[in-house]
Amino acid sequence: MRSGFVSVVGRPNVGKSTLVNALVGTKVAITSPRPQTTRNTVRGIVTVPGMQVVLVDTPGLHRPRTALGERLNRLVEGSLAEADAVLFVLDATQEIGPGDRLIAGRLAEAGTPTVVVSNKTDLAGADRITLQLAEAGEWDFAAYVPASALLAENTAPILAELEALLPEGPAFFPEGTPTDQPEELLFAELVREKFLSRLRDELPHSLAVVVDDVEEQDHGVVRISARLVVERDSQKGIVIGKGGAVLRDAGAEARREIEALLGARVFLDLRVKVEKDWQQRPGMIERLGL
Ligand SMILES: Nc1nc2c(ncn2[C@@H]2O[C@H](COP(=O)(O)OP(=O)(O)OP(=O)(O)O)[C@@H](O)[C@H]2O)c(=O)[nH]1
Ligand SMILES: [Mg+2]
Repeated sequence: MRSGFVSVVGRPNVGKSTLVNALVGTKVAITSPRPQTTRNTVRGIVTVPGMQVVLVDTPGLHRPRTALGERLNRLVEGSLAEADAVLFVLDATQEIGPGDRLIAGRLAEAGTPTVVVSNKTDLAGADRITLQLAEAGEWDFAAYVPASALLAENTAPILAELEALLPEGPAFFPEGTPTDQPEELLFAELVREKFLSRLRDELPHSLAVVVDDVEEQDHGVVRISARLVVERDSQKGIVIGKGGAVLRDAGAEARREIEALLGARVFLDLRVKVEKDWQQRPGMIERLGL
């Protein structure tokens, strides 16, 4: 069989995580309309007859402004170093920009076989898609595929292209495993996702979520204790919301999704904590598990 690790890279917000979820067929990575949603390399595993692809979702590559930003870019570099192939995701609704060109240059330098995906085709006209593919074609990568990750449209050709590029090898994970992500991490990410869509401006970047404890209690209720970490006192109020509305609504939404995942009732215990300017503090980033 063919198998290997495939890094999914691109600028922030182009739909990398959505694409990983579409290819895996279940949600393993959170997504949001805010750039820099992904902060960890999340592995999503696709096992089909004759092939296992370990997709490594990565944070969007960008010009870093904080210690966290630098760490995210390093994560992407590390993932590329271990990759057998690369999915380079472009946003079909946007023109190819300096950020895309920078990434293309790095990938060409590395020489790892690369499939370019022009994503969000459901939002872009045919002309625009053709133009983007033609322009990207000058980079001379292995293959070019237009797709809509959101609608899971045209994902099969992406897997077919990867199959042609991956080496012969064993399966790394048992069939039916969608991710190697620890449960607590996925829960923390799901909680963060529900807050991201409710927060504006810089606050999404200032929010980290840590699950401290998962405990099965009497009557099969699973109690999950999580900390929402923000950088300033003023942000604490925003995360809680007027009369506790944001905390309550986002919390309820996360709880329902985790309950569906676990097939059990969940008690989600959320607390908000201020860690001053944690994004600028490498030690704190480490302690937050990032
Ligand atoms: N219409 C449409 N929207 C999409 C598609 N793919 C992703 N999106 C949306 O684009 C936004 C960003 O998607 P993500 O998957 O979080 O993007 P990302 O590249 O992982 O972003 P970062 O992790 O921040 O780098 C979300 O609102 C998605 O729903 C698509 O094919 N069509
Ligand atoms: Mg992402």
